[in-house]
Amino acid sequence: MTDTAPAPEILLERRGPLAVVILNRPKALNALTLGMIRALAPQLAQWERDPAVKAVVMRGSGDKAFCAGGDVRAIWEAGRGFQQAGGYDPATAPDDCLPRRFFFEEYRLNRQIKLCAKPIVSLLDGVTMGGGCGLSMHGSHRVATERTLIAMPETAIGLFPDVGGSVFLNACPGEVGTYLALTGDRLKGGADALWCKLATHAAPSAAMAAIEERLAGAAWTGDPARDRAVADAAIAAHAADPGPSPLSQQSAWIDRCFAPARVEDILAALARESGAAAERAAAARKTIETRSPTSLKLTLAQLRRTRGLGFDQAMATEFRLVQRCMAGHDFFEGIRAVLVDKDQAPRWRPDRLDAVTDAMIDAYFAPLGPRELTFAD
Ligand code: QUE
Repeated sequence: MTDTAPAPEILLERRGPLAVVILNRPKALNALTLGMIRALAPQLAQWERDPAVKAVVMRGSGDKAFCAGGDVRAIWEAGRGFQQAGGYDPATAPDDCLPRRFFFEEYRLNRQIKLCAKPIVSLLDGVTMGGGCGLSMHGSHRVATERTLIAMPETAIGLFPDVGGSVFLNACPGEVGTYLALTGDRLKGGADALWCKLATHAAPSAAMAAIEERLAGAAWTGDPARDRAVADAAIAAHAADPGPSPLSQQSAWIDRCFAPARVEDILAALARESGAAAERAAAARKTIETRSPTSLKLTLAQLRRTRGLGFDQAMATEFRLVQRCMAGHDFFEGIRAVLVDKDQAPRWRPDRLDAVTDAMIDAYFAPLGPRELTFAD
């Protein structure tokens, strides 16, 4: 007998009072597909209503990743169809097309996780990027390990740090969120993740199964506020001090250099650094210079303009931006260079910061009329 049924992309299981989400595309680093979003969103809603479910655990399958991001390759293929047919227009594209539906439903799921009254504990034991941050950062509990790699690397693929990056990057200390957004730098291990408030707890990778077991056997009360503390205690029983945060030692030059309102001025500030920080500032500058000029200016404008907005308004802003990215050039070139041809040599258009005007960036923020991200059922 051979088993011909394909493995499900997402496993939705029960373990006593615990609901368990397993992102199950290990060969694709558990990258999030529209099918996974469409399976998880209604199940999460049902678990929220079910008094027998007290908390949710999310984890990745395989030993490499929690979730590497969205299935941007599928969106790239769908979007290329539009390019060959004259271009993607967010105002007239079919409502059910992937470049619209994927982000619409992903951002709504991010909000559902944010609003969930029950603890959602994400075990970030490996690669956690882009859409994987969107699944985890808005939940109540995020556990980092020595194997955690957290990044928002979208400026490398002609996008911007979406899935609520406006919220969780703006909540990082000082200008560290701006640094992470523009460079796409990877945080390794629990100490930096905790310092950036991206993780709530740090524990050894070897303790992940024990944490899940303790959550399954915990003395849940059914009261949301008290159950947050129950989850805290279950995780804390296996937590370990990850030591001092290396990134926190870099905050002085990061705060100096990443404060300006223009990307050009950030690059100039990095070039002016001398002394102990000069080498790291030069490395950041080199990295930024490989990124999409449009993405860089868009990302800085995103972070500055969403500061102080509520969650829903920030997500609606991100949806405007991502729909304009689907209508542009750099996302398709970025995915080509990074995930398809893998030549790591994107030819951005425009290819210089000074050719990306304020008017071009302003146009990304224009409302989408009847095509806005909405949150009503
Ligand atoms: C920047 C990104 C992403 C990326 C690489 C970048 C991203 C993303 C993936 C990814 C990785 C593995 C997969 C997959 C997608 O890579 O957002 O489907 O199997 O999802 O440099 O932003």
